[in-house]
Amino acid sequence: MTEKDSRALKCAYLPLERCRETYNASSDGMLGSICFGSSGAVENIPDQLTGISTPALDAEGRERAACELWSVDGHVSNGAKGALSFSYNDHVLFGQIQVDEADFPEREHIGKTPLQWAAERAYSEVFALLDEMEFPYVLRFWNHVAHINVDSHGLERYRQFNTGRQDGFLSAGRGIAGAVVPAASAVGCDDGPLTVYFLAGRGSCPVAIENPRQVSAYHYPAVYGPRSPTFSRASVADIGGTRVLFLSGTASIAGHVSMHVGDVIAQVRETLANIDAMITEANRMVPDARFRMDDLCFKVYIRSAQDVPLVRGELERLVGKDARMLFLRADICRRDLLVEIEATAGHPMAFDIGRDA
Ligand code: 3EB
Repeated sequence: MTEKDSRALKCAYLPLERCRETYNASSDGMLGSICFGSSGAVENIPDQLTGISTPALDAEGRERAACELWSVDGHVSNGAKGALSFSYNDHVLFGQIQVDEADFPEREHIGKTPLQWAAERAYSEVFALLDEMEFPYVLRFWNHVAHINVDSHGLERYRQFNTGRQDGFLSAGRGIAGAVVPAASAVGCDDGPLTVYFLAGRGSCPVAIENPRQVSAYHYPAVYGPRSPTFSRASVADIGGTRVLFLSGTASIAGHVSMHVGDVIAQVRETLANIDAMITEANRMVPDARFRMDDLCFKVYIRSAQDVPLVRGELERLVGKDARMLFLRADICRRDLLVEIEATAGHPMAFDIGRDA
C-alpha cells in the first residue's frame, strides 16, 4: 500500500470563498461539495455545489456560508442518474440527491404523504445506483428535511421521513436493523427539497457501532413514530487501507429518552458522554483502532443561533481549545433537543472555519 493509497479520503470544512479556490485548484479529485447557507445564499452558488438551506454560524452565531468537501488523491469519475449525481474512484463513491416534495402529490388512497414518497424515492434511487455501480456498502448518510418538526397529515414530518426512508431500505432488500444499517444524521433545513448525500464503499462492510448508553435507534419504541429511524450510531470503514470513523448525529438521549430538556449546556455534556462511549465502543469493536476524542472533527447542529457562544465554550472546555467544530443552525429531529453533534476521524482534514471568521 503506498502512502497515497493509505490516505485515500479527505475532507475539508471551508468558508464558501475558500471553497471556490479549492475547487478550481484541485477539482480533479473532488468527490462532492455541500454548501451550507441561508436560503438566499445557497440560491447563488456555483453549479458544482449542492446547496442546503442550513446556515453555518460564526462564533457569535451570525449566519455565513460554509462548505463540506470530500475528495481523494488522484482522478475521479463522475456520473448522473435521474436526480442523483455522483463521483467515485476504485474505493469510494460520493453521491447526492435532492427531491422536491411538490413532485409527489399526496396519494391519499394509499396513505403516503409527499415527504414520505420523496424519502422513499430518494433512498430507492440511491440503492439502485449502488447496486448498479457495485458499491454495496453505505458508509454514511446525511439527510436534511425542511420544517422537520412541523406536523402535517397528522404526523410530524421527521416521522413521515422515517417511514419513507425505511420503505426505501425495504424495497431495495436492505436490512433495517443490526450491523448492516449505516451511520446517519437527519436534521432540518429552512426550506427547499429533501437532500440526501452519502459516501459508499466496496470491499468490506463497515463495522457498525452501537452506543451502550442508548437503545439502538432502529429499536426505538413506537412513541417516537410508527417506524423506527434506520441508522446505526457510528461506523468504522476501511477505505483503501485507511480506517475512518463516522459518528452519526448524537444527542442528549439516554436509553431512548431525551435528557435535560431546556438546558443546552447539560445537553452538550450528555451528548459528549455518548460520543465518548461510542469512541470506546469503536476501539473495542475494531482491532487496533485507537480513535480519541481530540482526533475528531465535529459538526454541531444547534437549534438556536444565540446558543453558539455557550455551546462552543462548553465544547472547548470538554474537548480542548483547538477542537475543530463547524456550527450549523438546524432544527433537531426531536422538539425537545437543542443540539446534536456528529464527527469524523481517521482521514486528513482541512479545517479553516475560524473562531471569528
Ligand atoms: C437520536 O439519537 C437523535 O434519523 O438518521 C441522530 C442521528 C438522530 C440520525 C436519523 C436521527 C438520525 O435519535 C436523532
